[in-house]
Amino acid sequence: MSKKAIKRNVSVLGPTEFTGIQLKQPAKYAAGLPAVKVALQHVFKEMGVVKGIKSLSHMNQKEGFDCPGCAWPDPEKPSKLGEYCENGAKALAEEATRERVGADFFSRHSVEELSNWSDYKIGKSGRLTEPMVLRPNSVHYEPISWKDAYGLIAKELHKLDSPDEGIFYTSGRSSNEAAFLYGLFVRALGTNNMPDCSNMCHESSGVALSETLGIGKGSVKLEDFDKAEVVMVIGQNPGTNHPRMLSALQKCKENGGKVISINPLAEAGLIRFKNPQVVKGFLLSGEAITDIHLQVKINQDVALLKLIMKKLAKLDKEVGNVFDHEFIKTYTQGYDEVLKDLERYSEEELVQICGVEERLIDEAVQVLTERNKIIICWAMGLTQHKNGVENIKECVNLLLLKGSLGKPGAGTCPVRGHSNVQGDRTVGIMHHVSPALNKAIKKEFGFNPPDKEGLDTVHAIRAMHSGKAKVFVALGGNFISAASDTQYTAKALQNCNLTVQISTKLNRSHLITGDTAVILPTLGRSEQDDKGFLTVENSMGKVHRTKGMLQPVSSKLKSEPEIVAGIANAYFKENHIVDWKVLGSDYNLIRNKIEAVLNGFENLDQKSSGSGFYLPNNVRDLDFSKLPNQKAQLSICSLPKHQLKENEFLLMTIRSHDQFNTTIYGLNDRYRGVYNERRVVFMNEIDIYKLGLKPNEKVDLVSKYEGKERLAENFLIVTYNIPQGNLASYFPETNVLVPINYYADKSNTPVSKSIVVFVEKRA
Ligand SMILES: Nc1nc2c(c(=O)[nH]1)N[C@H]1C(S)=C(S)[C@@H](COP(=O)(O)OP(=O)(O)OC[C@H]3O[C@@H](n4cnc5c(=O)[nH]c(N)nc54)[C@H](O)[C@@H]3O)O[C@H]1N2
Ligand SMILES: Nc1nc2c(c(=O)[nH]1)N[C@H]1C(S)=C(S)[C@@H](COP(=O)(O)OP(=O)(O)OC[C@H]3O[C@@H](n4cnc5c(=O)[nH]c(N)nc54)[C@H](O)[C@@H]3O)O[C@H]1N2
Ligand SMILES: [Mo]
Repeated sequence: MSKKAIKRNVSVLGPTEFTGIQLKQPAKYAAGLPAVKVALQHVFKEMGVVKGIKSLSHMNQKEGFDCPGCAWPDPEKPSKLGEYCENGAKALAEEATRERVGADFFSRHSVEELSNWSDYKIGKSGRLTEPMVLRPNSVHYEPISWKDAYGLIAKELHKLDSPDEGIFYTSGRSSNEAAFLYGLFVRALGTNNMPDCSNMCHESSGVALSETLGIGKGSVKLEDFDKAEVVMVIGQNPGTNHPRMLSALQKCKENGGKVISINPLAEAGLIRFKNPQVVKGFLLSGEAITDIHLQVKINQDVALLKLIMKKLAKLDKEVGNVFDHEFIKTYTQGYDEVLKDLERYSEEELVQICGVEERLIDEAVQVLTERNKIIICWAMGLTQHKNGVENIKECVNLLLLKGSLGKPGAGTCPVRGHSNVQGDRTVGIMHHVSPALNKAIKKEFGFNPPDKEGLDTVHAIRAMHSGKAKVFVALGGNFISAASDTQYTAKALQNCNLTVQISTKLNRSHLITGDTAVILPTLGRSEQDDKGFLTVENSMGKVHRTKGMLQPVSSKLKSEPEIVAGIANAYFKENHIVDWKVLGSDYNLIRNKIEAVLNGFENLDQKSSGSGFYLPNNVRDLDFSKLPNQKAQLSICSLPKHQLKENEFLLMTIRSHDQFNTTIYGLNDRYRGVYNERRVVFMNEIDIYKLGLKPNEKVDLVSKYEGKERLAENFLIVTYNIPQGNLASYFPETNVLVPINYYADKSNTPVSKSIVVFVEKRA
């Protein structure tokens, strides 16, 4: 038995002081010269000029490495100027920084001290360079050999009464090969406890799309944007989070398409865009991207979409061909019920609920009436609500009524977050049981994978909190800062005997730990791996290679597949039916196994070269044979109920322009005009006045659920163009307000975009 651990005096939330706000007017356009300038500043500062330019020229090129940022696909012919955006450049700069975190760093700074640093300062400390261990009786990490680290992890896993006491998290940066091996190891261990970042992200999309269309992924390809007549961008901020998508929207417009955005905020990229890769972008004032902006209230998208469909249905009755009746008859089920459901609501009530000017809704209806090639894009503004699944089903309804699936220029486009979050899922990271996958694994490897449902993120946290799970392993990510209910999640992790982080950079999850904690430093995307290339899948289901070219930051790093195999090998003591050692050192062999176990990966080695290949997608083929009655499903969705009491607000927790999830690149949110401060809350000026507050006043945000108060203290009010009754603030500072027990129906995604809060003036 290990000695009783000391109680470490760590700060879960870190400092809450202000950093010195400066406000400017929100930007009128996204990208353009300032974006190029800021991108290069970040790269040169972190990496140096020569290395910076060399690396940028390899990013997203066919023989290069995949951008470690978002999952937006690369065009067939990448630009010679470099196929990257400001935020991709920042992601690279973070990974390739010159700063290092090794043994001497940890001997100088205890975890107690580090936990009082801001996430920004923690992240800027640099890249992890060697395996480290935090022993139960210590507040300092100390070096440990790879062998001893693997041994320690194996020993703790062997101590568990059941494999279900282990939790194996994945963040979406891992390659297909690493994720496949990890999933295989966890199943060989005997559990499906594989929560992953999609549980907090696009899980609602996965559930909704699987139930309605038979595949949990989108159906469009990049070239569909060239052909689309309408692109709807709902609950997504591409200017910041998927900047390269703006080029696709621009192309759509050049070909005569219309863009409709639905968002409580008029985000910069959606308004105007200056393409930094097209010379005229430098010269002109940028191109207007959005034709119609519908400023919906938070979480009232269902009301708005119902209203749009109701108006379309009325016109369809009058003129007959607004909906695609041939398509509806051939491919869908539930038409009559959906039309009947629309009759239950009056137009007046829906206008009032969604809060959008009816004149603009009518403009959108007219655009949709006349056009049939429609793409709907969405992200966290739809998924992270109690009714996240139904939000997306309502989008699917609209596409089905218009026959906008399975043809060029039309379809579903859930815009993914992490650069390989979709691939990780495809190759087996999931807490659900897939009988087909289990059968294939049994056939190929000769062991029986568990057939008991595992725990997703929320339920894994609850299991650790109650002591039912005792070892936590993370393949990437920053669990403490990404998950909801920060204080609760901290207790959950601190309850564990062991927490293990396979990471590139220092983050708060290395500081809020179990009794023993291990850091296993790994190679980043951009770094050379002498074992060859790896593969990833982009947001549109295309699999391709990625190969780093930079000198690794330390000779002690190992690749993710090697680390996973190292742990597995130590656990199974070299006499397992799977030869982990060989698998971990031969990526071709892993790919052979992926081919053998999963559909659509035949000849993965060859096919992944060049621009890669698309995985099978039944929606593209209009094949709904796996769904009830072999039809795509139209769904009845209800309006979400928010009975806000006086002075209660709905808060959405969003990303600033200077962060990648929990990694804080800088303190500016340039497009929204906020500089050098993250502790802000965006508020409508009438609300500010009504509460008797003033712009720039200091407030606390408080959520009260089931009698429990949660406090996020010290925020500055920023007057902003946001609907009354709605607030916006940044994550992860506000995650502390999201109650652990409040998550989306069916997908269990925390309600990070509709938290009921009070704004309280600070004494
Ligand atoms: N630079 C950068 N790129 C990223 C990331 C990053 O942090 N930084 N994160 C990556 C990841 S993992 C993800 S998942 C994606 C996230 O990409 P996004 O989903 O674009 O990210 P959020 O900042 O959460 O923005 C949500 C948007 O939805 C709007 N919104 C909020 N609530 C509602 C609502 O109820 N209805 C509607 N219609 N809109 C609403 C907000 O105003 C905001 O514009 O980006 C990926 N790319
Ligand atoms: N309130 C609120 N909470 C949210 C959200 C929100 O909108 N609001 N968004 C949610 C969403 S969409 C997501 S996806 C999650 C994100 O949750 P996570 O994926 O867990 O968080 P990240 O911040 O992306 O993880 C960053 C860390 O990953 C590690 N890392 C980076 N690259 C690599 C790599 O190549 N390999 C390995 N092994 N490690 C690497 C680094 O150590 C870095 O510190 O957060 C969720 N949480
Ligand atoms: Mo995400």
